[in-house]
Amino acid sequence: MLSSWTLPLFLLPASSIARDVVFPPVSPLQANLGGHASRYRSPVASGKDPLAEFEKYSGLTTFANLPWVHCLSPDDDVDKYDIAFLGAPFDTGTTARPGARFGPSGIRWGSRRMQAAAAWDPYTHENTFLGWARIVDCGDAPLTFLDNTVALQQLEKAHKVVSSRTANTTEVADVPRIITLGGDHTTTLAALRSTIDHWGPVSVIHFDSHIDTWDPKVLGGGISDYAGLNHGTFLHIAHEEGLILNSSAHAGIRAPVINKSYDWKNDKRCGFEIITARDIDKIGVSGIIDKLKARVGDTNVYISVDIDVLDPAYAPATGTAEVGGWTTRELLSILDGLEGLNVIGADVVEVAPIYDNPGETTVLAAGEVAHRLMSLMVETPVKPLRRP
Ligand SMILES: *[C@@H]1O[C@H](CO)[C@@H](O)[C@H](O)[C@H]1NC(C)=O
Ligand SMILES: *[C@@H]1O[C@H](CO)[C@@H](O)[C@H](O)[C@H]1NC(C)=O
Ligand SMILES: *[C@@H]1O[C@H](CO)[C@@H](O)[C@H](O)[C@H]1NC(C)=O
Ligand SMILES: [Mn+2]
Repeated sequence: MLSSWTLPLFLLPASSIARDVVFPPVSPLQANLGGHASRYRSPVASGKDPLAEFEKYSGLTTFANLPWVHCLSPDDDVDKYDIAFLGAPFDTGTTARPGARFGPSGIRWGSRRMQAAAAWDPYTHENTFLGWARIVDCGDAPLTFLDNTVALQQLEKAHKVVSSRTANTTEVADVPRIITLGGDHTTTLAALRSTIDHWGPVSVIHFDSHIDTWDPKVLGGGISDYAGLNHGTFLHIAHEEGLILNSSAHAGIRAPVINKSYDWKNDKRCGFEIITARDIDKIGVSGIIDKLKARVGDTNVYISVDIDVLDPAYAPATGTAEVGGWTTRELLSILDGLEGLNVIGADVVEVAPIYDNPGETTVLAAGEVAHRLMSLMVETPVKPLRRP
């Protein structure tokens, strides 16, 4: 039989030409994805056949090319982990531009050049991907997009399932910690309703341009109870539910409030101290780090980063952008400066990729923020109050 290559190509249907092209064996199917270590090894460094080894950009897009684990499986028997990324595709609690339901995939996309095999930090000379912790991506929680109440219950349950599995490295930390990829800021409430189970009430370090402690009677609650739980009121509700400590702090505040006689007072009552965006001009990055550390002391800390803490020049793709914010470098330096705090949970929220630019400014920033939050967790293991 004649090989098709011996025939003039124009005599062949296009499909048979495509079929005859033999690609080299670079498919992830042939790569060794079995173990954590093999996935982390650079094909060049391992001396193995580079054509048959895992590389970034291959397979499905997980955060920083981490292994995917089906953390929400009904089975007890899933791969163990110590730190888990969990997506929260929810954006119906927003008061302006929607789109953060696509934040989790946007942030993963922004992190796709990160790879454990090549992540030695130029500032710390550490590679936190290769520390004691097994770090995985659990994918996104299944959330209905039609009912906020149900979606937040689903998210809370997902947090409880993911954080209730036995950690991999129990001699270091018993309870897995979660970094949520939001989602609008309402999703933080579901996380805090779960962290209290293992860690008790926590100090929240809240990076944001808005206070997000609005009383529902000021923001949304005048319409209905349902509308009163949104991305501007969740910290008020977290306080009312006893989930947070009065040693909490906002950082990067610059948006106006609605009721001048009530909102600031209520914010304080909810347990917050305010560091404004312009404080950085007076006290610098190190002054802000010192204030935050002094405020939370040795309590357990949840760090929530609303990407709108950055100036829209650095993060245009968000729901309620406010000019006059911090640069990406300033935020990363402040986060790194929080090393040593007992960080028991964290999130990056309000990333709405549809408003990003072709340079992907926002998702790149959000990916690096999530990486820095992960590093804080690796640097400081924390023992839970209650085990799973
Ligand atoms: C899980 O923990 C065990 C024992 O602590 C350790 O030997 C192993 O390397 C860890 N697994 C991963 C994938 O890190
Ligand atoms: C927080 O509350 C405790 C007890 O309720 C009180 O002793 C403490 O002074 C308060 N701290 C702050 C920073 O308001
Ligand atoms: C602001 O809050 C105060 C105290 O709750 C209330 O009396 C007042 O009516 C509010 N003002 C507006 C404009 O909502
Ligand atoms: Mn917010």
